[in-house]
Amino acid sequence: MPVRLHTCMLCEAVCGLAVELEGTSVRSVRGDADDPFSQGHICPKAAAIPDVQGDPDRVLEPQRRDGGRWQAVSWEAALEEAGERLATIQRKHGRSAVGVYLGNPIVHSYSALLATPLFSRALGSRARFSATSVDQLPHMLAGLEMFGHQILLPVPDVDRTSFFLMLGANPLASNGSLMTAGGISRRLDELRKRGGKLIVVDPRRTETAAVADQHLAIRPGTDALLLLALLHLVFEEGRADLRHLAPFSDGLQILRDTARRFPPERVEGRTGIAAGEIRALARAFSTALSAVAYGRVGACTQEFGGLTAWLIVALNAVTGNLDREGGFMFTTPAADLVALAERTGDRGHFGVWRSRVRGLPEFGGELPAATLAEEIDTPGEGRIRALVTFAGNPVLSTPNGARLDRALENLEYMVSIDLYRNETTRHANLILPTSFGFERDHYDLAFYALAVRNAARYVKPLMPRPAGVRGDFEALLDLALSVRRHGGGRPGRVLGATLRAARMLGDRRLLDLLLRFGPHRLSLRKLGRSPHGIDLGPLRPQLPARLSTPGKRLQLAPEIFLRDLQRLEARLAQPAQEGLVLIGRRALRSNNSWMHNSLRLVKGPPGCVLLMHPEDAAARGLRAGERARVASRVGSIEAPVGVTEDLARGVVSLPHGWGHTRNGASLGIAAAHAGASLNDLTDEQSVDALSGNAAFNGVPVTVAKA
Ligand SMILES: Nc1nc2c(c(=O)[nH]1)N[C@H]1C(S)=C(S)[C@@H](COP(=O)(O)OP(=O)(O)OC[C@H]3O[C@@H](n4cnc5c(=O)[nH]c(N)nc54)[C@H](O)[C@@H]3O)O[C@H]1N2
Ligand SMILES: Nc1nc2c(c(=O)[nH]1)N[C@H]1C(S)=C(S)[C@@H](COP(=O)(O)OP(=O)(O)OC[C@H]3O[C@@H](n4cnc5c(=O)[nH]c(N)nc54)[C@H](O)[C@@H]3O)O[C@H]1N2
Ligand code: SF4
Ligand SMILES: [Mo]
Repeated sequence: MPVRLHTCMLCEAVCGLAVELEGTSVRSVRGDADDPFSQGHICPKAAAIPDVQGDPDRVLEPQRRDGGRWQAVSWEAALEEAGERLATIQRKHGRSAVGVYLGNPIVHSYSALLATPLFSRALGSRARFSATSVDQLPHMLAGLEMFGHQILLPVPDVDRTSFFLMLGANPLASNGSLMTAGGISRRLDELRKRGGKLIVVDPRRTETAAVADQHLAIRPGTDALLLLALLHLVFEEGRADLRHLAPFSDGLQILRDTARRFPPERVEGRTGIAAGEIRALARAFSTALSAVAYGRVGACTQEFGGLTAWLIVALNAVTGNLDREGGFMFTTPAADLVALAERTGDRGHFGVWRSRVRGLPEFGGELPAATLAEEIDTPGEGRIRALVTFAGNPVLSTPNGARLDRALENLEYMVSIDLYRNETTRHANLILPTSFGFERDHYDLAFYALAVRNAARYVKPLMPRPAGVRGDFEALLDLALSVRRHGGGRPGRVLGATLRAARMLGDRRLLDLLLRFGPHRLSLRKLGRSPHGIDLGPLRPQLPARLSTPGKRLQLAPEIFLRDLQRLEARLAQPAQEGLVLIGRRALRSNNSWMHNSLRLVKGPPGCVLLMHPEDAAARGLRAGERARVASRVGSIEAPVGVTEDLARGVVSLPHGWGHTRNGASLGIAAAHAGASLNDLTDEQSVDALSGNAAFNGVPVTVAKA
């Protein structure tokens, strides 16, 4: 049976796959042992790629909703209708009356990634939202302020570091994020085998914390305080040393003066980490041969996400570990979007305008997803009246999804480009279906730029796509062209010509150009000669050249963060919160909200379980397996309880992406394993006030027997 090569597009690990085919059906999916980057690593989700492709619930031709009934329509009719309706609304109420929400899988499809900037330009709406503001926005803000570029993000040099300090990440479940590293558990094993240390800071003793040298159970939302205390000690003990960064860094003295205000004794009560432990950690970090501090979803989807993201870079920098082997390093990807954006002058921006209802800042031209519902359901000039969603499920993924769910009912028109009729797209008037998985080619445009070694791999489609679907690139550009044909979108001949030229050229050719002009001068043809992928070597120091700041200076203490410290101080002055707080989690066999329709992934014990400490459970008369009612300011849900000492007292945890109970979605298997939605509890009013990012973690809740 022929074995063909592909690449997994489900998470950031970019695993090389060896796919056994029988005709056009997939017999097995294995890790490609000859992929120099992922070295055969794979997780259970890859086997579910064919489940999605062949899912009887998958949308395989455009669907039009007529009240509660769905009917297949041709692409031509669908695009004609969508273009006409969206254009009419834009002409009548302004371009920003049509909103856009871009979901996470876009970053896993170069085709989608290349189309979205063109689409956004063509539509010309300021009502743009994406999964960025429920995820990594704080890291991007730190990148913009400190390095001058919103997508210039350092990654931990996991393969060479001697000391890995990990905050709010659980790569043994997530397979790593903003750290593309296929086979992360092997890499963490190797770290320990060469005598290195792994320290995990997380309110839950996660799968990763369980294999670490030390687990520090921090109170949710207090990472910035811990980091300030670590900086305090690094300065106090005279261990600050910028090394090669010194000649081009600004703000060291300000950072020193700031950290002076946060001795460990001041933060121990609030963080739940004893001053002595903070001292030991600071010493170990600053005296290690090399060290890296790294934070992910738990560190940035919280009330002080922006500060935390800044302080992580700052700690690496002042200990001389930024841009250094074994530290926090920049990549040199074969297709370099940072360089492209640099050439077009688009390094990003922040707070240039604000949202209509709550005055939240834009970031890179997008408004926080936490403000989407109110921008739809608050009447008045500038209200969003129509919405385009692309590869997103904000009803389950954004804070107070229930409010958004209701708001979507009030739209005049909605188009969704998606594989499924799910909790969000069920509200659409039209669903435009796209290709997926092995039906398309793959080059990981986003994640090789975040990989712990420079690497590249291009794979061709393994089978034709179903007749009724289009590629992401084509679907999006065809929609943009139709809106403009009907007199909507941003006007301009040049723009029109650009769109048509891009559509004609196609995504593949554009990718090829990016590779040819990239730092390794590759091309699809060259990559075609190495179907298992190419190793482009370890990460190399590259500052100050890689910086995009004026004068190529590294900004250690940007103004916006210094100002936000007042908010942190004010919070510290208030009495600590009483009662339970809720945090999120991920599981290896689940992928955000959209893979619960694969039986192989959802069978077995239920995934959507409320984890709590035995004392917290006992105090509420709850035993393992019993159902609890969890309530927050915005709503309440029911879930079975899991009792475990892995959680700190006072903290409960629930995974997101569940709650497949809404009528009108068409997800048979997911509905039979529905669970409840964490985001029916998270609060859209609770954001990191600096960045506007959703503060999913640390939601005050009550828990009682259901
Ligand atoms: N299997 C699987 N893999 C995935 C995904 C998935 O859904 N399933 N999703 C993908 C996506 S979109 C992303 S962005 C990545 C995310 O990748 P990770 O960030 O590694 O994922 P999480 O497992 O959410 O880890 C977040 C951790 O933060 C902890 N935490 C919560 N609050 C706080 C806090 O205030 N402080 C600290 N220090 N920790 C806190 C949580 O307990 C949790 O263990 O994973 C990707 N990979
Ligand atoms: N409480 C809480 N909420 C969270 C998080 C958390 O940790 N806690 N994590 C947040 C994070 S990190 C993220 S990234 C977001 C994700 O939030 P979203 O991106 O809004 O949601 P997903 O669940 O990824 O849904 C992806 C959608 O894209 C569709 N899709 C998949 N592949 C393709 C494709 O190739 N083409 C097209 N056209 N469609 C496709 C799927 O059918 C699905 O409808 O969730 C966030 N929500
Ligand atoms: S770790 Fe991520 S990329 Fe690798 S097989 Fe699993 S889902 Fe796919
Ligand atoms: Mo994410």
